[in-house]
Amino acid sequence: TETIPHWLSKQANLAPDHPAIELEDGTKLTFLELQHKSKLFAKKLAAMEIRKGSHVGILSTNDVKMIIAIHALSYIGAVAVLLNTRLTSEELNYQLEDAKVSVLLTSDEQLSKAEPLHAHKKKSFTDVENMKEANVELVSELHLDDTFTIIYTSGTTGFPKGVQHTYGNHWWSAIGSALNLGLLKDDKWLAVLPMFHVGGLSIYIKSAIYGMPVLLFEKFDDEKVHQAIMHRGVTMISVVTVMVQRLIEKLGDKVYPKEFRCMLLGGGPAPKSLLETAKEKHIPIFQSYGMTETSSQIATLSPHDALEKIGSSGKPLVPAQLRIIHPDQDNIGEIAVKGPMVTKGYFHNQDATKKSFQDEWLLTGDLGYLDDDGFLYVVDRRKDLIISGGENIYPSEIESVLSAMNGIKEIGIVGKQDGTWGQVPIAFIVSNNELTKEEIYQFAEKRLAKYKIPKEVYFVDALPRNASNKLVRNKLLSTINRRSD
Ligand code: S0N
Ligand code: AMP
Ligand code: MG
Ligand code: MG
Ligand code: MG
Repeated sequence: TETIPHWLSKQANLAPDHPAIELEDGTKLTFLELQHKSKLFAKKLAAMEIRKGSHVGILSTNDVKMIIAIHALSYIGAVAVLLNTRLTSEELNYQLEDAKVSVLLTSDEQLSKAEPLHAHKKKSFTDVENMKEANVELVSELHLDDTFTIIYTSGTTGFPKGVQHTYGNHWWSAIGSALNLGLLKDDKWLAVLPMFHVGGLSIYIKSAIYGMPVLLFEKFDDEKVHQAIMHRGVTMISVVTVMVQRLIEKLGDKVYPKEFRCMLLGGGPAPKSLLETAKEKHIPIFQSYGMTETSSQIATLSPHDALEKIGSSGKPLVPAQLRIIHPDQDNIGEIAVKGPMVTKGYFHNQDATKKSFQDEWLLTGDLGYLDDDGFLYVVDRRKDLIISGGENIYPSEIESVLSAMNGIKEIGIVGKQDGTWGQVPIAFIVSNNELTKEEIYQFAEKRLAKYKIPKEVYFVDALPRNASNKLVRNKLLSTINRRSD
């Protein structure tokens, strides 16, 4: 298979003294230092029997040690399975088992959360740092076809699927993005998205590939992010819609500095009114379309084009193709994509992989159309998918968990528009006794991440079903609309 020099080693050679990571407190790590720390960490991981091809779980919020751990795994050729810290232990155990994780690494704060989790070995980043390194030879070349990361994405069946990303996927994603957004000598990317999603992760991979500094924040705090954009020489940031809303409030009547040239917006739809407000305030929003399976954005709209094409997600990046399958009379059909940044498939899940691909094309399940100039408009998301603050929720997942509760006879979950989160899940329940909402919340809390817990619960006599007895979700919503009339 094709190889390239290890991307971090490359930058450690080309730009050894250039900052790679800048922390909130101003501390900086150069590319040479980042390489050194990552290699040292790799040798310590090797002392724990982590080898080429080992699957290693990582449970951490954004932390420089998490970046080091991820680079370290690449120096061994091991696979990083990135875990969402908002999930419950039941949800995490499903992913750990499905991904065949042998060792789980956590940030120091998350180690206690790891107690009920299934893995042969569990170590905090600090535990690993305190180990003695093994004398092993590290990787100097990356094989583009090898899997580097696995990130789970929720599935229509209620079971999450592990999206595999090869080095080649990440490489081409970074290259496609740079060819589109451009790359300036003074670029500095502010990283606030969680690193366990591909939108966050891709920033650190771009950093290594481009030789570009990243300003790393542990989490999104609107005041801190606002101050950083105003005063710390930030040129780019990746955000989801709810972050834009909060940042616009912070901005008030001010404008961002000239050097701030890109607010890359992804992970879900954005209301047109928000995009218009952003435009009035001269915020350089690049609306993008992408998903875990495409290793980050695969189509992007520049602010220049946004003047005429507001609401569009732009055109596919240089190494990508996009087409609409089976368009209807309004040209709307399923969005299919192809390119070297698209996953080769779901880990250990031939079925799902087969269903999602037609020849080399990934069927996204999203609906959209291309206008006469070739600009993409996404009109509806994958079947039933609810996106709350950039986190995905499939109704079937909540339904299958909650229907196991005593007293719940039938349940239907649907997304409801929400001013803060975009959409939130709400529940319609047919119960067979005096079940209270409190009891349902308590049951749900143990099993579902907070953002998946229905924000409203309605007890009903029956759920709307079609002739073949299938739940008709969009009729659930009209039940409420009728009620509020
Ligand atoms: C928006 C975020 C930051 C909100 O979290 P915040 O404010 O930190 O909340 P907490 O303080 O942790 O908790 C407060 C209460 O809020 C609840 N809560 C938190 N998040 C959510 C949520 N999403 N939905 C509903 N409720 C939420 C907490 O439970 C807590 O509740 P209480 O008070 O009751 O205890 C945070 O949600 C966040 O970081 N979201 C972003 C997630 C993300 O990264 N999504 C993108 C995933 N997609 C991709 O990565 C592919 C696309 C992509 O690559 C991309 C995406 C974006 C930009 C660029 C790209 C790219 O192409 O590069
Ligand atoms: P995830 O894999 O978690 O990033 O989720 C990706 C999904 O988010 C896509 O399949 C779409 O349903 C949705 N999405 C991403 N970008 C957009 C966009 N520009 N407009 C509407 N929906 C989007
Ligand atoms: Mg997902
Ligand atoms: Mg908060
Ligand atoms: Mg999402």
